Amino acid sequence: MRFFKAAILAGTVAVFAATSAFAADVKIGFIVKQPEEPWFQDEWKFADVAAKEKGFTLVKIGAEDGEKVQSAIDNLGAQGAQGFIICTPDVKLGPGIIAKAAANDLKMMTVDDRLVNADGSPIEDVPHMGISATKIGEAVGQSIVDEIKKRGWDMKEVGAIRVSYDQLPTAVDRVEGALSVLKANGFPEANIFDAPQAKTDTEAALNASTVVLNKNAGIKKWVAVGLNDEAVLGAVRATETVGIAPDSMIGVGIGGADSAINEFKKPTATGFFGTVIISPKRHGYETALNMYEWVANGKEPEKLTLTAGQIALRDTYEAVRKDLGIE
Ligand code: FCA
Repeated sequence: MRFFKAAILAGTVAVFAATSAFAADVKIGFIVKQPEEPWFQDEWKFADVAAKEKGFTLVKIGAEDGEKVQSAIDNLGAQGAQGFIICTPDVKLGPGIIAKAAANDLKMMTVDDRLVNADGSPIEDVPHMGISATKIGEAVGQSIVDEIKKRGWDMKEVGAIRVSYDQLPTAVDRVEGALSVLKANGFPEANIFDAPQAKTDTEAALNASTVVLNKNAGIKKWVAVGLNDEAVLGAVRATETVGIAPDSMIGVGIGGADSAINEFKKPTATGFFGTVIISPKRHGYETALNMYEWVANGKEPEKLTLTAGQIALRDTYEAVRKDLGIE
């Protein structure tokens, strides 16, 4: 009996030792399309927390174009990584990314932007965590409608800038969600103007929005929607350059990372009225943990997880961030 107990104990010790040695061998990549964007930095930050907690190595790579994505995946393969999480610069690269991952024997999951097939349909085999884009867009639209009413504006006199990036399905769902609420509340369709951005950053949105404002110089009150805070900030900066006062602009973004926070921290309110705060903790920490569980314990992640958001304004964002555990 004593012998058996000793054997069991020894076995337990051996198993523990094997697990921790294995955790140290786990290497997971986290590839993002725009490493300079605060949202992606936050995702990395929370992925790092998971790596520390579980004792695996996290390799963070910025890949702004298809070529960089390909070499990032090869690089991870050469380094002996077992899997990666990716927010790709172009969802149409989907089949190519999957082939590259397979060639390097890497498990993969996507975050934020879901890969599509050649026909534009979502690739459902690859585990994905994204935001509930339509619902979050609707929250944007509702807060704009509420504020329009509060300010007593006549919707017929208001223009809406639709900062668009229509090659990305989640971007379409977000802006269409917002605009559907505006239209349902009587916002005239003819007053909605498309501002297609070449890239999903503030500068591209500023350029696109300036064109809209110059073409419609007769409209003096504006609202703006876009796929993220950067898009809406671009529209806000554009209104400032053409001399539209901050209280004649209602821009509501999506994100809630530093781009929005820095705007809320300004001593006086700008046209950036609010944002729907989404969770970099879920998208960074949880995806990294999911990948770790897959690599280390063979537990496959859910095929599709859609996360929620919460509207925040200048005077409520701190409380909302606290609530979401992302201070
Ligand atoms: C997309 C956007 C990012 C962020 C993310 C959740 O990737 O480009 O700004 O909103 O979805």
